Amino acid sequence: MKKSTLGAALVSLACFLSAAAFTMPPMGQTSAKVTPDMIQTGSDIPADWKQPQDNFDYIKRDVMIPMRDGVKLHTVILIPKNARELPMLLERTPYEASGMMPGNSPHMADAVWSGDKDWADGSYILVWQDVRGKYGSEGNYIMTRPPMGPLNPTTTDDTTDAWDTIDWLVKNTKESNGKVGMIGSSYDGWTVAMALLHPHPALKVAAPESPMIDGWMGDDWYHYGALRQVNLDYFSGQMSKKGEGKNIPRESYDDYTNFLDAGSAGAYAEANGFKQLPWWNRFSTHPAYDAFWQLQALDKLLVAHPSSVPTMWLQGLWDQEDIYGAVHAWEALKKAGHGANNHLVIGPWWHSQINRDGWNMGPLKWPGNTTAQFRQQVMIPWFNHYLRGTPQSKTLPEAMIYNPVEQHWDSFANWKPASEQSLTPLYLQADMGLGFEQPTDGSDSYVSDPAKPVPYLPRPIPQKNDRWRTWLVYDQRFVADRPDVLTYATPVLTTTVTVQGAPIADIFASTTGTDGDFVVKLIDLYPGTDPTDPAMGGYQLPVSLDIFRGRYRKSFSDPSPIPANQVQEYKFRLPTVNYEFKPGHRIMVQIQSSLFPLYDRNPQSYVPNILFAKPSDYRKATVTIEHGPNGHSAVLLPVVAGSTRSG
Ligand code: PG9
Repeated sequence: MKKSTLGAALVSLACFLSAAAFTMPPMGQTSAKVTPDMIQTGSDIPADWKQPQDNFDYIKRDVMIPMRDGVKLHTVILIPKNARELPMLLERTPYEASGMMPGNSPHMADAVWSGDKDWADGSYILVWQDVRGKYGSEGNYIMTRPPMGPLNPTTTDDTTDAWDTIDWLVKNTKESNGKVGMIGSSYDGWTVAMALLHPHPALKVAAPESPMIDGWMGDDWYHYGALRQVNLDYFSGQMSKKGEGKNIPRESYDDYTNFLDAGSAGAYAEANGFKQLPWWNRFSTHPAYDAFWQLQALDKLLVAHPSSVPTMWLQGLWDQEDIYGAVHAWEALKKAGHGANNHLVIGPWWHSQINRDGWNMGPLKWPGNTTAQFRQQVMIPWFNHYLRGTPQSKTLPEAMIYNPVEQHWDSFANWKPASEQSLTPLYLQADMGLGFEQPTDGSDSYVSDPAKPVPYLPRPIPQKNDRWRTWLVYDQRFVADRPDVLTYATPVLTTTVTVQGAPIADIFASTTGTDGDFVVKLIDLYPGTDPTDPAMGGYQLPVSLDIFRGRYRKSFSDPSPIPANQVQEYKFRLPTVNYEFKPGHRIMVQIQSSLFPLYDRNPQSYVPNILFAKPSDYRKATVTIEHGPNGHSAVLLPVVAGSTRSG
């Protein structure tokens, strides 16, 4: 259409529309009568809406429970209708008590979140509480508030808050039998552990699930001094708001790029406003294991204040967030003579998976729903015993650890703490070999370049998603052939090698730098083909892995530069396993100097605080791993001849 013709058409359309507007009857003018009840000039939202609940099978109470210092904590209590003499299950959380019942349902089991469904069958009163200063609770929030003492000069902590809450609950919940159990995972597991430091007499049983016990040594914040920088999101999420804060905004989809471009973790955090967060200012000025960390390490505190509450310390074999806590708390208590009321449970799970379905762990598929089975067949009956007096059909063993190869639970009457286990060295050998015979000499070198750190997952690595949950079982073939990853393997096994306990990495190495990280991975190398599950052919399955920051090789509290080009020993414990390397498989060990961006990069030149290393501090280093005679690098394996299985 020509321009002039189009203009004419538009003009006549406009004339038609305006004529039509004038000829249409004004809105609202009809012959029907308007009565006052048709008109609303106020709000259609009532001031106090109440959902009728006659058909509900539970009653919900929202209460503010006063603590000893007058601060009131928001608590949600869910009581099965017509309840009498029921025990109470308490969870204290920084993640919003009200959010624990996401389902809009008149039925308790449908209303509560997945972790509580099995408890919501009418036989428990469920109680969730916002910790001090978060969501609906009054007071100040302090990240994993240290217990009263040198780091907390006030008169309250999460031990007293749990005590005061339980005291109030037993006095004010007439439907209860006066007995309380505590449960919760991760941060909520930490609140359970805190309650155990001085438990209220009504607290009869407890299950800290994947609890954060020592944030520096091996749980959320650091592993042996290497910073888990992807958790910086957690800082802004938890502490930029009383409710739910946001993650750090990203420039790129790939966190590998985001963290590399930022330089140091401190530069990244402070460019994103972290100086406003008091926790960051305490955190970032205590990179070593000084009094700040030592005095809040819960395994030590639990031993100093042991309780007689029957306690199930529970975690996952591949717990990607708090793999250290439960097992170390349990070991410390057992070593101090408190084994009788403390039990260890390690399932084939990722972090907090106990509260969700447990059919598989990444590509590893189990014969059933391991989490539901455990909750229904072990955990709830055990709680019922202490809270309702139900006889136990089977007593809980000292330790129950899943065997992911044989795919069953093993029960142990005497599971040894790591310091008491007997170890068999699996030596690094010539030609990238691995074996139980000590080599005489040899070494292997690689160049570790902080400009090209080894990724912990194939790139792109977006913010935490489903891959985060299962990264600890990710097939390591994606890095095995990198020139900065040393990959050693045994010949094909002809007999089963069973390992039960905590492997120890014992690496003798020199570096041209003055600092450096060591990552050691114990891997099950699957046969090249697997007729039952073809995708597992040649799979490199991490069985146990961890990272160690070299400056702490002599002392966690007093770091020291690594003397360049001198062989040093780096000895550190890997996560606990109950594993069988089968005939046809090979045992593999990989060594590398970064695991990025999960862990911050070591600049490889010694600086006082790695969090604030300058761009010029990051330098390439040649790392040499010794086979002998200057040190026989090995992974020390807790090999057992037969099975210690007792039933
Ligand atoms: N792993 C998380 C956490 C625990 C304790 C402190 C900070 C973070 C969690 O899942 O709660």
